[in-house]
Amino acid sequence: MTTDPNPTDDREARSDEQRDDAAGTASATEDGAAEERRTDEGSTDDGPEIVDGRTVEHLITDHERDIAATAEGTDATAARRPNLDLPRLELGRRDFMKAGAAVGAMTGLAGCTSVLSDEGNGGGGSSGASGEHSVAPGEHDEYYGFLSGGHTGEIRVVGIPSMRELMRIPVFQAESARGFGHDAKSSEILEEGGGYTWGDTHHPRVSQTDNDYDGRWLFVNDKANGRMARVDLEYFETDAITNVPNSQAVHGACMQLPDTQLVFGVGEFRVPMPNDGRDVDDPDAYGSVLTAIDPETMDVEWQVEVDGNMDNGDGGKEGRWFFATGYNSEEGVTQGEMTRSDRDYVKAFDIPAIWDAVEAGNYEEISGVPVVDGTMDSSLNEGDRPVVRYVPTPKSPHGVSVTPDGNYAIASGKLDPTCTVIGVDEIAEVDDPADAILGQPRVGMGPLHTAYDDRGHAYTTLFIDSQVVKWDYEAAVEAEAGSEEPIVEKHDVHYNPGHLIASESYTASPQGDYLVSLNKLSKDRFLPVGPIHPENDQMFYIGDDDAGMELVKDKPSYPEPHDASIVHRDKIEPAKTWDPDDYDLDFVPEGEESFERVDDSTVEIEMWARRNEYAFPEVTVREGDEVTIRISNVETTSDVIHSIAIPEYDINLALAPQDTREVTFTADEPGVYWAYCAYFCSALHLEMRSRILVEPRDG
Ligand code: RUQ
Ligand code: CUA
Repeated sequence: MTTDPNPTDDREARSDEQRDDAAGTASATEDGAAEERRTDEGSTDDGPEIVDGRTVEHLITDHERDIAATAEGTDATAARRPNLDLPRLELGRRDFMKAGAAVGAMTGLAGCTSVLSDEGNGGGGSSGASGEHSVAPGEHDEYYGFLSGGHTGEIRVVGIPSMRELMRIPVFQAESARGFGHDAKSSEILEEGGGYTWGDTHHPRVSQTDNDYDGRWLFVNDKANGRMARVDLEYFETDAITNVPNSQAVHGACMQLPDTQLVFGVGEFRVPMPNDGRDVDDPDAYGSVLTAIDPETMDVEWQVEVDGNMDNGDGGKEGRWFFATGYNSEEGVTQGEMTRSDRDYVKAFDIPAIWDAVEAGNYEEISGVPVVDGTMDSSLNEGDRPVVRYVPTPKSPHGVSVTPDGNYAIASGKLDPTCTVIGVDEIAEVDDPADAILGQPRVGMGPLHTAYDDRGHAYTTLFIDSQVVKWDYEAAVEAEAGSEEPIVEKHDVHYNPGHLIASESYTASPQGDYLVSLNKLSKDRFLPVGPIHPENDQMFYIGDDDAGMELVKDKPSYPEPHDASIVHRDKIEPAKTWDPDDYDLDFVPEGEESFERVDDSTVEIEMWARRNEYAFPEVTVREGDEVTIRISNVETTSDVIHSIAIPEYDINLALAPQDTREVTFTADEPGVYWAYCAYFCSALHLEMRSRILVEPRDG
């Protein structure tokens, strides 16, 4: 929006007077003035064996038993582990942790024992270092954490290391505190974005320049309705939503790096393309696409159809490759069908090759978008420059992320206890994509997502083991496939972690100090609050390899964060007040308020708000009038926020200083409506009201 590197100075400079008249009664404008604004092998009943005689069905059953056992206070996990023939894991998980030092595979005993004690919320691990990771009242955090809000449709901003929630940014849903979906512009964004009332945000990624955060935008997916959104990080406000065609469940979200040349949405559910009633019960005709979006215009540039479902994704650091995990290479429609085969794929998209195909007209236009055929049998995959390379992995890899050095894409096994380390340079060289697999360490049960520090370590969530495993990815390349040697340490989390993120892990230069594990279950960890429990975001200090991972914070979390980006505060420059040059509406200064009856049924009101009044103490309109109110907050002092809430008309516009918002409604119910300010702005906040009189038409 604006390129001014330090815009707030200007805004503060515009403050020609401090409005300290908290007690001053507003001098209302006279009533008069108010007259004037997107199979191979066969199988047994339980599907193929995926580890030590155990099948997908076994794993799912184990997981469910664990959940039940946790509820009963017993440890079924320990009870079943000997069957797994994992030498280090013969002990119960907790015993394993205690025995770690003796096993000699881990160094973090101190940090691990802290989690076994009953110290609750960040209360000093045995290393005693957690005090260093708190933030005193009045002090600022070092990092911004941008967490997805899952099916709340929002983004949450937390300070790290305090884990204090600083703000929520509505993205795919109307929200009254910030007036999102209440004023004309945000309503239009929601409407043009498909008009749905909710979304399912999973993967927030902050834009980068030269593989480092530039603080400009945050992009996030809507898994539910197949959309991608952009949040402006100057104003911390959603400014665009793209309703992605030919796709349902846009899941992974990420960017072409190093410079955010494209934003990618990874399509998950396979559907007919277009999904307009054709082929409804012909699953072979369904497809799943990768969508490339221009970050400036948020227009869809192209899509690539692939075989199987996709899942998560991440961009290489060099601008050529994009990686997406996937499951359901069987292309089944039931869970049994989707888990029949014993392998799936990581798809490596060659972005320049895809652009070449688009430019050469080698695509089919579907729903107005060029769709390039990236399926296995596509002619575009026959030459020496295939558009998509299919790297075979064990069944159902879930998360994929590229290492900070850009050398490897690591896919987490989910239903397989390994992570697959794919060489990024090798992808372009090898004849058989399988030869690009450089390592496959056995990390534990249920690996989902992997984050990085700045010292060559990968951290992977183990959903079934309820642990985070720290491992050395170069050691994994050196080791035999299936080796546990690369494991440095494991640490329990409470419970069942999904994603995890480390500070600046998605850049070329992670900070290597904090890691947050986004745990799905929190049972018994907090005061009970009814049958729907909070989740638990646990923060670790990972900066001391000798001491090991140290759990320093538990933060109950409203359902449900799926991913996050942690950005150093120096890389974000939020505005303190609005700059009217940054929006399209005309600002209404004091003295320029107006009321205009345009015609028999149309009224336009331009007004302002300040402590403790609105430009008009009352406004009279007639039943059935279409009323447009444009209103500016004329305050120049940061944090003096007003709103205009219009009772029974379902409106609440939040007005930050120097902001202007507009709303149009039909005054279809005669009566008296006390418009008021919902932000407690001053001693006379309660008095900050305006009477809206809707006179009966025939009165
Ligand atoms: S996916 S943790 Cu989008 Cu793993 Cu949820
Ligand atoms: Cu303005 Cu309360």
